[in-house]
Amino acid sequence: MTTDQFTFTVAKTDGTARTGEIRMPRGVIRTPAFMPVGTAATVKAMYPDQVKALGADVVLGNTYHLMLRPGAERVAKLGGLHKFMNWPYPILTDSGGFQVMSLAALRKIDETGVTFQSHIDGSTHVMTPERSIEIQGLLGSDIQMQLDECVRLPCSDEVAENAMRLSLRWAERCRIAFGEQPGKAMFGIVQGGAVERLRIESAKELANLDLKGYAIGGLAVGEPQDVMLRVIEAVEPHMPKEKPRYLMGVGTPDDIVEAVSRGVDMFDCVMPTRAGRHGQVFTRFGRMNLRNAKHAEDTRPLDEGSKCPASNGYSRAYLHHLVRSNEILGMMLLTWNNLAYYQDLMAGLRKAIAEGRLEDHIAEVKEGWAKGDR
Ligand code: PRF
Repeated sequence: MTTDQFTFTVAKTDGTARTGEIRMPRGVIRTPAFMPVGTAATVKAMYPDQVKALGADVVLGNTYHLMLRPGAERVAKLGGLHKFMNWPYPILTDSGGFQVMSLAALRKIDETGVTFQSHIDGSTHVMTPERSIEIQGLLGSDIQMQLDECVRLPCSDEVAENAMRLSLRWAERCRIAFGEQPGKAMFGIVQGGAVERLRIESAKELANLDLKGYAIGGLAVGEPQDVMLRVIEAVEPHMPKEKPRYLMGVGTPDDIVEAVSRGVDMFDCVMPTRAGRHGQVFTRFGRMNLRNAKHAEDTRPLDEGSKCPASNGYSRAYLHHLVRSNEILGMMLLTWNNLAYYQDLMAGLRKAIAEGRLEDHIAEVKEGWAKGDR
């Protein structure tokens, strides 16, 4: 059932972990949720109906890429991103700040926003908080992210603090630009590097803006996992319990499991899709690289226990051959397998939380990873 409002309900908690549903006009997102990344209006190597069939309720789109090509105004003219990419379900868009900093040539950041040159044709663009929200609106995004500044770790406290304060000021400007849109949401982004004091201040100030959801940004940017988990533990108590919490750009299956047990509801990452295009697979038995010669005559499927046709229907020997030959089908099948694994992982976590046995479930999942490639 959908609604004309954007709502989040927690159905069950298990320790700090929660399972619930985000409802909005375009559909329901079951949480904890993993959002496949559809940067350029496509989840690379996947058909939209395949993505949905795996259990993905929402995909992520990127303001930065789409504003440069094909252009936000053009997408709007063509009826919006959902229609453009034939994905009628919820879409979350990242605001562009993070992608500008990692992809654009020659970028300059000041109070106004970010000025940068396109990595595609070198043209100059200005991204302000207002323009980011305008673009996300033109795309028709259901969950829009504030423009923020994400700094790489490690960094000095001063650098982390300045980026956090700028992000807070931009959150306010984004909130005003977004206004009131009942079926849609604008999320704020907690920043503050690895400094707990800054993270907590950021979370509290954002909570005062009464946004519909909150993200934790600036993690998985070069720090070890224990630092990331310590930051999540520090900010979690200061993030409103009745709002969804989204850990941006994370991560490995292990990162996800650990963050879910610490109260995170949403994730996105290029890992399953990008790794799949490079011969890496994720299964219940951990990671393996299909390029490796040891798979050349292995007749076993990736995981005979999986429902996914890519995981149970092709030999490792064949997949090895496709990967080594750079065949398109190799990328398609490995991406399919990886996204199936990620969605199954999330479904397992949701069920375990609902049944109050998350800790035991996580222990079982980790046992499987430790078994390895048998
Ligand atoms: N901010 C935004 N998008 C992001 C991040 C961030 O800090 C990250 C960090 N892992 C990934 N994507 N806007």
